[in-house]
Amino acid sequence: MDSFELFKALKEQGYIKKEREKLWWPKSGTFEVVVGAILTQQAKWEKVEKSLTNLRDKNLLNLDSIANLNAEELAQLIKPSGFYNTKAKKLKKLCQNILEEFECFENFVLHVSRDWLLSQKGIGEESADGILCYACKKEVMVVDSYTNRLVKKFGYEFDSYGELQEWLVSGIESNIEKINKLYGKDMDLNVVYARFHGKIVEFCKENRRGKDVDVSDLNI
Ligand code: EA1
Repeated sequence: MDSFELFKALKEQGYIKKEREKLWWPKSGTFEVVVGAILTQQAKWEKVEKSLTNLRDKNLLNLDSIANLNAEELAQLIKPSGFYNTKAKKLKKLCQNILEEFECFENFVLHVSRDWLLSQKGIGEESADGILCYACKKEVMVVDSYTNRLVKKFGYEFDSYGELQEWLVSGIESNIEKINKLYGKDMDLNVVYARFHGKIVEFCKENRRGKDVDVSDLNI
């Protein structure tokens, strides 16, 4: 199996759901993704949504507000998604650094690099790639623990984040013509990677058996 076969099987099973937006992650291309990427570390997405709603309700879900909010107040608002004191400090510092280095979110989107993101306290590869793919719309494939669990069921094990990412990317890159055929139009690689990760997350959440994932519905 290559990753294109996995992509195709997930697509044929109806992932991702029609009601989702084009890039799958809610409010893709906006600052909200940066906040979501930090809050979703070791937290369920449903809890993250509660924290995001708290911030949105108070008109604080923007770069300047979070950079200038006091950390204790921020912590209270993001309590639902856990580790709130740590995440509040991380998030505030990240927002301050974005303003210092890029001045505004639009410049951040245009000029940020993976290395810059990785140099920020509390941003690892998964968060960095999530921000690049869904906030900055770069051609980046996100890897997470669901992805690891899923490919393991087909006998694939990788020593690092980067190796699994490379396996996912190469199967897509060498089959882009077939992907265009599946969709009946030319697809942007950003959209393909964004949706591929979304398909994996949705499938794994719906077919979870304890810590395991049931892949019997996938005809691979
Ligand atoms: N999980 C289920 C997610 C989702 N939407 N639905 C998620 N994880 C990270 N996400 C971002 C967006």
